[in-house]
Amino acid sequence: MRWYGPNDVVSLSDIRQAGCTGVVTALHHIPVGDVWTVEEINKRKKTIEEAGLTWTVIESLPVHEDIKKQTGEYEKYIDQYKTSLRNVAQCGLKVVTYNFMPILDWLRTNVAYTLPNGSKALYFERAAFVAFDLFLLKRPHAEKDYSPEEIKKATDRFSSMSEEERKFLFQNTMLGLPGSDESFTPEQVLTALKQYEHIDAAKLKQHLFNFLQEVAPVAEEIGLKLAIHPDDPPYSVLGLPRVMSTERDAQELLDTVPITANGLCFCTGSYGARPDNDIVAMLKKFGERVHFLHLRNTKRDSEGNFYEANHLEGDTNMAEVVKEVLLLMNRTGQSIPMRPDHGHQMLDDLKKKTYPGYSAIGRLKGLAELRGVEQGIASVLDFPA
Ligand code: DNO
Repeated sequence: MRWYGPNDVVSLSDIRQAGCTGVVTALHHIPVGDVWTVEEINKRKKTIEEAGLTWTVIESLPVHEDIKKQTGEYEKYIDQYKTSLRNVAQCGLKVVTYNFMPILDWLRTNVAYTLPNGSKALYFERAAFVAFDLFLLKRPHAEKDYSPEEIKKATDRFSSMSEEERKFLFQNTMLGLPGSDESFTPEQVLTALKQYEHIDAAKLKQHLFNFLQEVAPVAEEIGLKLAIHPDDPPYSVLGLPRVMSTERDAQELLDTVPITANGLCFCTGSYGARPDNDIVAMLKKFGERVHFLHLRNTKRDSEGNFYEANHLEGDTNMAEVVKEVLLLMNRTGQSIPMRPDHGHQMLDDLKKKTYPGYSAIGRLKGLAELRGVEQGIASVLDFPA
């Protein structure tokens, strides 16, 4: 499971009781771009190991915005990234997750969408998002990015909202980065968006490849694996370019820097929010370069809305995914670290304040279901579980 560090209300002991053998985490207190020192990494590692767990996967070692834009001190930040990688390897860690989404990480319009059984899920509602962009954030020229029908739907949706609902939409969409309690302000977002005005997807992709051409050989040399997390949601938002959303994007990234260290964090939930991504086929194709797995499920509709479904429900056939992973690991003899991604807020957790998607009980349920499927399929295939 993911652990957000000492401030997480879900403790290492909770995670161990859920049946996990390790955690994935990051040094969230270190500002983006600064070097992760051996001392800080080892300090966190010791805390985790004293709780009877292991730490081999970092999620995330964030990439500084200057690197994504290739502006300012980007060369210095690439050097610092390499130093962090060397330090991480020296401490015995194996996989480094990162993403290349400009400004924002994942984005939802409602982080407490009530399901029929009373538990809560993360939800992306297209009309509400367009309404946020046009009427709350008031991004200059935003209307150019939407069709007249979409604008009409968003206008109707916005007029039907109470003040309270508008405030809730605003807060949910402006949530800060994972592991942070702070939200972005509209001014911060608008200023940051302005800096991407002249960066289209082709340019951003080039910046990503330049970054990888620098850091992936270092990772390869020191025995680390890099795992890029896909865009979430997997398409352009707020006029920003997104470059890791489709099967083609993944293929191009792997082909451009064709070394093992350059690989994927295969998030079935993020890729799965697009109907044109065939999750099982992608896993078959990219399997050997998948260094980390996020297993979760989404349920889409024709409007472009999606909510996070139970791990074994939704649009992705999770049993097929798990089977493919087992066949892959059996073929390569390598075990791929996996975590259940997100979970519903349910039972006692409904009374607690937790990071959206990261309450304990819903993730425990997801993990238990995934492990059950894994053991069942492994036993049918006659594989060691
Ligand atoms: C969301 C997560 C992402 C992920 C980063 C990786 O729940 O999957 O925030 O950690 O994108 O860099």
